[in-house]
Amino acid sequence: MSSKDTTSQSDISKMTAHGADGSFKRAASSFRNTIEKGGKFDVEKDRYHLYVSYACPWATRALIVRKLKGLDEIIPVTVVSPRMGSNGWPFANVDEFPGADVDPLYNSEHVRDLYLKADPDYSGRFTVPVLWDKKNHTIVNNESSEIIRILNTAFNDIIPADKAAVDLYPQAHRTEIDEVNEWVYDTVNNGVYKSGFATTQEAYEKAVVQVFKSLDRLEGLLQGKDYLVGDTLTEADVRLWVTTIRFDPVYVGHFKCNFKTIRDGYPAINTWMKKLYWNQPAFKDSTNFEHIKTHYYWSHPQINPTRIVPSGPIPTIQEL
Ligand SMILES: N[C@@H](CCC(=O)N[C@@H](CS)C(=O)NCC(=O)O)C(=O)O
Repeated sequence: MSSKDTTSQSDISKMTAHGADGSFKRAASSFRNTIEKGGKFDVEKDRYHLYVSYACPWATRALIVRKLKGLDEIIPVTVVSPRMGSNGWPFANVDEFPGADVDPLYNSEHVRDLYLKADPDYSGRFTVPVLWDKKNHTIVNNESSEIIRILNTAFNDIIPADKAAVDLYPQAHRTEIDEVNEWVYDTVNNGVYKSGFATTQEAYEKAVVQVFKSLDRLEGLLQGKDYLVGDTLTEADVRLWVTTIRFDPVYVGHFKCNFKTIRDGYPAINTWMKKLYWNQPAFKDSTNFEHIKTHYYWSHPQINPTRIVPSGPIPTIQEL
C-alpha cells in the first residue's frame, strides 16, 4: 500500500544482519509498550489485536499464551500467509494460502503496512508477532518475550477466575525461569537461526555445536519431568517448545542442525514435547505444520533456491 521502497527492510534474502565473521545478529524489537490499568494502553476488551504467523516460533509463543489465558475473545488474531517474499509477510488478499487471513482492520497487503501506519519513519524489520492497538492505530509491542508477559497478567481482572489463576511466570520460580530463558534463547531459540543464517563455515559450526550442547543439557533437565522449571507449566516451557516442535520438520534440514533429531536423539525432550502437544489444546491448536514447513523452505531462497518443501518427516510429530 505504501509507495516507499522498503525492500531493504522486508526482503530476508537481502538481509545484512551479519557480523564480519558471517554470524547472524538479530536486531532488537522497536515497540516496547505495555498494557496496564490507567496507562496509555489501558485494559479493555476489543481494543487489541494480534497479528501472527503460524510459522514463526516467536509469534507462536504469543498464540499459546493467548489460549492458555483464555483471551480468544478479548484479543482476536489474524494469521498471515507463510510465504514471506520481498515485501515481507503478506495477508491472504495478496497471497491466498489455506489458513491465512485478510487483515480485518485495514485490509493491509503486508505486515509492513501496519508498521508504516504506526510509524511512517520506521526503519526496522517488519516482524511478527505484532500486538496492535485499534484505538490509537499503533503497535503496542512487537517483542514476543514481552507480549507473553503482558498476556500473562494484564487482563486478569476481565477474564474468568480459573484463567486469571494461570500464571506462567510465578514469583517463586522467576529467578530460575530467567536463568533458563537466557541460555535457551541464545543457544536454542536463536541458536538454530544462528546456525541456519550463518554465512561462513566457522560461524555455522560454532552455532550448531552450541545448539546440541544445550539440547544435551535440556535432555538431562527433562528426565522424568513434565515441565522445565518446578512442577508447573511456565513460560520457560512455552519458549523452548516452539523451537523443539519445529526442530525435526525444519531445523534439522533447512538450518543444518543435523547432529541428531529430537525423535531419535532426545527421548526426554521428545516425551515432554509430545505430552504438551497431545494433552494441551493450547499447544496443538497453535501449531500448523503446513505453515511451518512452507514458510522456511519457501521464504529463504538464499538457503533453498528451489523452494522445494520436503515431504517428511513422517509423521510430522509422533503419537504419545
Ligand atoms: N524479537 C522478535 C523476533 C520476531 C521475528 O524475528 N519474527 C520473524 C519471523 S519468525 C519475522 O517476522 N521476520 C521477518 C523479517 O525479519 O523480515 C520477537 O521475539 O518477537
